[in-house]
Amino acid sequence: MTPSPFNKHFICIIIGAGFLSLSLLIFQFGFIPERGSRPEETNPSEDGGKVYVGEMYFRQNDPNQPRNNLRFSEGDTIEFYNEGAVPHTVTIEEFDFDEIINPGETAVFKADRASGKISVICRFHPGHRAVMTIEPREQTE
Ligand SMILES: [Cu+2]
Repeated sequence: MTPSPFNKHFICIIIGAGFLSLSLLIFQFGFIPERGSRPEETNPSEDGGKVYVGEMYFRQNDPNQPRNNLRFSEGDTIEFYNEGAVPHTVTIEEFDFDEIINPGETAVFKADRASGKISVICRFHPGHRAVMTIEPREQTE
């Protein structure tokens, strides 16, 4: 019996198909985007920040900022969170902003323009106040 040419062909086809599917696999996986290359998810904590409000203080979670001295940038969204035991207000006259925050609640303030040193006061407690500065954001144009 002579070796069948069909068998040789068959082996060639199997090997060829194997290489073809392997290269298709590599081709396909080469186009799967990496995890890090997705569009950036907006993280509120990176845009602006949080102010913790308690009995007679406003503090930023920043070791460089002393209590009752708040510093933000124009465009920041600032969350005033009442970590105390009694209600307070966040009152910023220059921005016509006045919100009552009960314990555990948050008031959101949008710093939509820069300011010099302005006062943040609590209407419920005389002397419960802070100085806030909203820095202008640098123009990149
Ligand atoms: Cu207060």
